[in-house]
Amino acid sequence: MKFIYCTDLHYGATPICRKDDYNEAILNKLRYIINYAHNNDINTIVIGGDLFDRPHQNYSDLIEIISIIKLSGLKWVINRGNPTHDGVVENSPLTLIGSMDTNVRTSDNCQSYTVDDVSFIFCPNSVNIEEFELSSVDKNIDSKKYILTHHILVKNSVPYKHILWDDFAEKLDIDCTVFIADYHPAQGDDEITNSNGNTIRFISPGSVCRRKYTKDNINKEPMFCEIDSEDESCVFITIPCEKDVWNIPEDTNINDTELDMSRFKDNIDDFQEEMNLESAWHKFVSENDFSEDITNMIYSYIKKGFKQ
Ligand SMILES: [Mn+2]
Repeated sequence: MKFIYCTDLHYGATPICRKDDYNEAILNKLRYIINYAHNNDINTIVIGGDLFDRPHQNYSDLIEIISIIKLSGLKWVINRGNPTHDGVVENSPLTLIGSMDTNVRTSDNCQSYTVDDVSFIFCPNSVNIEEFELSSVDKNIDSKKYILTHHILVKNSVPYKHILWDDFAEKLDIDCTVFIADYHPAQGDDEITNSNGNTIRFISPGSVCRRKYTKDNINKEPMFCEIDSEDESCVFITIPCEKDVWNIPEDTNINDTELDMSRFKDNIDDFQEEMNLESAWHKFVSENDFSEDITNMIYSYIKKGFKQ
């Protein structure tokens, strides 16, 4: 079976950093994805979560996206993202879409959804990823398994709550593919062999939307994936998008969304191994211009432990 995977459209926002019609830009991207599906004999679109940017949507915005989904003639499989964006099952636009159209299957109240030779296993934000495990039913169905996550699953550490691919792969005891969502830069397509000998593939196209004036968003080219479960191919397709859409803030400090945490860890290790007051003073002296008298006086104080 062929299908499209994309994530984090964050529709229904009014970001002040954008000077164009942000919602129309999202709908255009969605139209592009739908046209691509029609032209390539694909009838299913899978969304990793955060289709919406907030649970309370403007009525006219909501009607536009509902009609695009309804009139697409496609099957939609939609994972629920963060409660602050996609809301909760009791009351949200996603609940409305899931209840009014039989062509839409959401992750609400179900663990997985099998169609043709493919099983989509839901791991929405409401599931504690630390406790996630595949059900025996899902494991035993003879199908290709795709896990839809909406947590920060990363190859390398980042400075906020996350789980590493290596750690998540250890929770799984069958060969499967994990789709990565959430508002994070694309991480590509990679495989890990876990200690059980299973091959776990991770696919991360990054968010479709560009809602923040951050380094990775400014010139970002949004992508979706075309997946074929039969030959296990995954092709990343770039979605054409508007240029020159940013209101440049006066504060020109642009936030990084990803820091190099492994380098930071190396620095801490160096510090723990090498740093003492004497070497700190040595470093300080080498970077500043002190007289030899003062330099040596402080050395002598350090050696005495600052005792009089
Ligand atoms: Mn998200």
